[in-house]
Amino acid sequence: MSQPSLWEVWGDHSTSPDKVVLVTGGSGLVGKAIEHVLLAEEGRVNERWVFVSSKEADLSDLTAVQALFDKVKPTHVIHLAAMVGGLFKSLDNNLEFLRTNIIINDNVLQTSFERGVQKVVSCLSTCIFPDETPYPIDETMLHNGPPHSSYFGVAYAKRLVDIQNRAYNLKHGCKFTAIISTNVFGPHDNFVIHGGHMVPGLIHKAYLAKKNKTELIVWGSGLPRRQFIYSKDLAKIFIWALREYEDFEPIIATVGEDEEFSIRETANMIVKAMNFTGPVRFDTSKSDGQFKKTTSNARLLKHLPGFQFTPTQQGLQETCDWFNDNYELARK
Ligand code: NAP
Ligand code: GFB
Repeated sequence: MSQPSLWEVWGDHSTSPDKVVLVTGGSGLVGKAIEHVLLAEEGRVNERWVFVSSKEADLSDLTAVQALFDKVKPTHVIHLAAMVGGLFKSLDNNLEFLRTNIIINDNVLQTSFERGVQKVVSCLSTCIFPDETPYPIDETMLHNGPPHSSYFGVAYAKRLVDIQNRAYNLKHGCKFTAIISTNVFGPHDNFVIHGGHMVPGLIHKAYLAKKNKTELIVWGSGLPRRQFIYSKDLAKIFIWALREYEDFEPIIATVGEDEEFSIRETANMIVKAMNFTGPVRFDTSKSDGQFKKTTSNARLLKHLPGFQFTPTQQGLQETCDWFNDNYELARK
């Protein structure tokens, strides 16, 4: 989707805002949801939010990161930018996921420290937790054992952010923390079929199957289980953490354990939302990946009691409607 490399929300509101928030990865699924939620807020606060894509600065290049921070002069950072992909991209590229994300994260955190940023909220993923573990998984279990082999590269790179946050806090008192998100979906996702995530990939496949009157092929057995968070819900959690969460301990952002679905159930919800009436087949020659990574949202709800998650079927309907309406422009 056509997008400037840097854009602002409320940039014209104040010449001396209380906060200048830099959002790395602003052009992605989560970044666009944060922008959407901010624009829908009632009453403007004294903040300037600056969103950037990779076209503004390649964050794997330290000099580019330093130049970006000198240009934007952020007081706060939401750090979303990463090498991102689904199971099948990860299986072939663990080395690249490991190295690229280690470099990006180190560049952003060290530059934030050097430039006196007051708070950084980074985005981690529930794939970083140990594979062999009691359930539900909570934040205290993060370093208890190896992650699933299918995404050890991104998992270890992102686990290190938690270690870095602790180290910057102990050494310099920095308020660097992280939100650990379960699988996300929503408008502006990357709907690429090969290499992307399951939900946007299946939405795109269902679109093509409907158009071409072919079967819909779901990869794997359909038995693995996942929790999903709608991107606009995750966006609200990031905005809250940026404004109000003062600790460096990470927080898991997920729906409840009772909102976990099998891939088969999720595919059925997508079929319904896309109004696809053709045959659905499971290709069991394809990998299932991790069976499940059921996480607890108890710490999140302790801070945000009563937080209302969008029901998964409703979020999927909104996402499918967005994809149908924006097919030509969507990333795919
Ligand atoms: P996305 O839609 O693929 O967006 C990725 C963003 O990162 C884009 O804005 C991209 O910029 C930027 N980016 C990538 N490489 C960069 C680089 N070298 N320099 C600067 N920017 C770069 O991904 P997303 O789903 O929003 O992911 C956001 C965060 O959530 C990531 O940290 C991801 O690991 C985490 N997360 C995602 C999921 C999920 O299911 N999607 C689940 C858990 C956690 P361009 O647009 O210019 O390419
Ligand atoms: O979203 P996904 O690729 O990643 O989902 P993870 C993989 C699961 O969906 C496997 C099944 O069980 C696949 O067999 N699946 C069915 C499909 N059809 C499809 C399809 O068309 N495309 C894809 N991709 N899968 C992610 C990590 O793991 O977890 C991310 O890859 C991120 O990096 C996220 O951390 C939280 O859910 O296995």
